[in-house]
Amino acid sequence: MTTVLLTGFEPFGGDSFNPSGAAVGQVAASWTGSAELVVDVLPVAFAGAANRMRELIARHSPDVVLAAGLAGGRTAVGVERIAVNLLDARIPDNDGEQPVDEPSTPGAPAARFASLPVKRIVQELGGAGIPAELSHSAGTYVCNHVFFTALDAAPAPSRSGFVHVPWSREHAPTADAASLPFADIVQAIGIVIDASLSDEDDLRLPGGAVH
Ligand code: PCA
Repeated sequence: MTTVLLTGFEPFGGDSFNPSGAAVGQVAASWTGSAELVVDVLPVAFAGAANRMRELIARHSPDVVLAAGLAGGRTAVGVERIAVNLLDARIPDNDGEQPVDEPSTPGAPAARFASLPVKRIVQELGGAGIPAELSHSAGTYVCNHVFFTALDAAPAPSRSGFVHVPWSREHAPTADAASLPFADIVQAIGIVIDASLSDEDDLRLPGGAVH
């Protein structure tokens, strides 16, 4: 049986809603795929989230790990390509911890690449009319830590990766803030899972950033 581990996050930073956590619950509620889907909402806490990710991977041995988080201000779904082995928190996490210039996993390489077909995912999201981009930085906060941890704990042949979602239109902090309808965020996560489950290779299309 193929197993997919899908995670989102609880709210943080003063927001009362995190579309990533809400969306993974919605994906689970409407899941009809043949893979077993394990869903969890992680705390926005460096230690708690990474420990939980390691526990979930150890318990379920997933074939695909997809973690999702909120990147408020982004205009598109960001398919993350690189996790860095660095914690540098601009704001305290929900437990009040604020690590500065510490490794995500001591002794591990400086960075790891997502093992999902990231370019194919961006293309499939775009084909469904959902704004999407390849992103070369997941930041240095809890999301990057969870992303790095997932790649560390579920190396190939598992496929592991991270997507950052914009604010949902229904819960954006201001009317003119960049956002996507919540339903599109839910749909996007489903598309990412389907593309990750396909055994097709990634696309060899230019997708890098000039700056
Ligand atoms: N976004 C934060 C942490 C939790 C979330 O949803 C981040 O990008 O690190």
